[in-house]
Amino acid sequence: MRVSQWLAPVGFLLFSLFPAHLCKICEVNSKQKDMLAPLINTMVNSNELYPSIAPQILMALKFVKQHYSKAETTFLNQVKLNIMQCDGAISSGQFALDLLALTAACQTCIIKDYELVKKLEQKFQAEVDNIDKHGHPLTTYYQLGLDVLALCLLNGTYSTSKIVDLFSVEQKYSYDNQFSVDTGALAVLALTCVDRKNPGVEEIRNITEMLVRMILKEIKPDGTIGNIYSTGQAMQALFVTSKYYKEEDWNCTKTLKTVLNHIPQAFHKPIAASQVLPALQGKTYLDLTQGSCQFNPDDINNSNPTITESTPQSHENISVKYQVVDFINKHLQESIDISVPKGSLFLDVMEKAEEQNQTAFRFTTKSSEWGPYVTSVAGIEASSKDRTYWKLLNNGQPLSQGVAEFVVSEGDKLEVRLSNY
Ligand code: B12
Ligand SMILES: *[C@@H]1O[C@H](CO)[C@@H](O)[C@H](O)[C@H]1NC(C)=O
Ligand SMILES: *[C@@H]1O[C@H](CO)[C@@H](O)[C@H](O)[C@H]1NC(C)=O
Ligand SMILES: *[C@@H]1O[C@H](CO)[C@@H](O)[C@H](O)[C@H]1NC(C)=O
Ligand SMILES: *[C@@H]1O[C@H](CO)[C@@H](O)[C@H](O)[C@H]1NC(C)=O
Ligand SMILES: *[C@@H]1O[C@H](CO)[C@@H](O)[C@H](O)[C@H]1NC(C)=O
Ligand SMILES: *[C@@H]1O[C@H](CO)[C@@H](O)[C@H](O)[C@H]1NC(C)=O
Repeated sequence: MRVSQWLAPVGFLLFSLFPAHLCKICEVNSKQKDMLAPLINTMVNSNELYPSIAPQILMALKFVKQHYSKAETTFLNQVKLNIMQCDGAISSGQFALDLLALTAACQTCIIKDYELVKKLEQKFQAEVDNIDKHGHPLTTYYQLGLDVLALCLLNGTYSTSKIVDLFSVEQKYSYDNQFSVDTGALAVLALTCVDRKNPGVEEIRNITEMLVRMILKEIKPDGTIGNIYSTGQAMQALFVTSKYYKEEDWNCTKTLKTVLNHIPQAFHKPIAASQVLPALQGKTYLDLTQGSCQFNPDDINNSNPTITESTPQSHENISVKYQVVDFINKHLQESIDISVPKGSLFLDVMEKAEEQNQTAFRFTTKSSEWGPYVTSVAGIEASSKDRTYWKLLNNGQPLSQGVAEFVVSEGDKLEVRLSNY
């Protein structure tokens, strides 16, 4: 008899023990399940070596029934490498992701043997100290969310009142005055974990409630929450907090449908696929420590699926405006009209502008799991010390994609603007 047949009644029993109102979850039905294949393929075939990809893929694969042994071993080795780098330079959020991934991959012995939870506590403390001294964390509140989530799930020690202080002010969830749904959602997951382990702290619930309200406000008519890349994490947050909102406040089915319609175009990057997949299966990061570490041998899949790629080509040209703005360091505003083939990227426009005037439009990028990240324009470097970044905009609206992903259209008014975060 197969294991799953034994588990089924137990699963049913567990399910019926929890009142339905605690969780509002919608997930893909059996007909929609095939639509997830491109996401899984993208992840399993990823051969990008940026440190934050491996843990997030392992976390996502935890919720996939099939086991991709070869790929999982590769990612696990990468996570181990991340952790064993002893220069201490690894960011707290990255470290938290690595621990969550080890947990997902059932490697809890490593966590115990190397006292990794204690190391995370120290990294978290360094963030807190930096906030006390300079008013902002070493990294960002998104990473603080990851830290608290991992500390909570892995039974680390933390002070609940400190967490109330840390997560209380709305301002913290914004970059450049715009609410970051991803950051809010991570905080909700972290706070929900803390509340479940240590119930009855009213402030924790109040902050959670405030964040849920802010997330609900970001629901767009098509069901997207924030933008398409934050929607998966926002869904996770709303799954575990349904006691804070009314049935009619969120149409989960609609959100799910919209996200599915964006596969694979929007989620062709492994990192994006890994962040959206758990929610589509009705799972959240709070489930990472649940579930069995034994699996059915029938579910092992050693084959590596293949990817298909296509790039649209066109001979037609379009014209766009491109401008560089820095009102932080100096009073700089340069603009230029650029003509590029239809289907070109923001990056192509920047390169064309640079060709025409080095002084005004030269730029540098750094590669990352999300693609190239713009680090300097016109010789002006963004700096994590000053907490500045080169923000990308089109027609005055911030973009939800990087320069190598955003496809420009006729008449676009593209802009890079030095901003604070
Ligand atoms: C914090 C954050 C930022 C901070 C990073 C500050 C810092 N030094 O830590 C700031 C505010 C600078 C930022 C900028 C941008 N971001 Co941002 N960011 C995030 C966020 C909320 C968390 C990232 C994180 O800490 N991860 C955890 C750590 C452990 O991993 P990490 O690898 O060290 O993280 C690094 C990268 O994520 C990188 N990074 C952050 N954002 C982006 C965006 C792009 C395009 C690239 C290439 C790299 C990059 O900075 C992090 C620190 O070094 C994510 C949300 C998410 N779902 O991941 C969005 C997110 C990654 N950002 C996004 C976007 C769109 C941008 C911008 C393009 C926004 C804009 N209109 O200008 C710019 C980048 C512009 C440029 N110069 O190229 C999107 C990416 C979607 C996509 N398909 O590419 C996300 C998913 C948010 C969203 N839902 O829209 N971001
Ligand atoms: C954390 O503690 C709970 C309750 O004591 C226990 O059930 C769980 O296994 C622990 N988790 C980890 C990762 O140690
Ligand atoms: C929590 O919110 C309720 C209702 O908004 C308020 O009455 C209460 O004082 C808050 N509690 C704390 C501890 O902030
Ligand atoms: C939710 O959205 C779905 C899909 O768009 C729609 O068919 C359904 O009627 C909506 N439900 C409610 C209660 O509005
Ligand atoms: C293994 O994965 C590949 C690619 O996803 C798929 O085509 C194949 O059917 C899978 N094999 C089994 C036994 O499920
Ligand atoms: C588009 O621009 C390229 C180079 O800028 C030029 O060679 C080509 O003739 C243009 N195509 C059209 C259709 O105008
Ligand atoms: C390039 O831009 C700089 C700075 O705006 C300007 O002074 C210079 O005249 C421009 N050069 C050309 C060749 O247009």
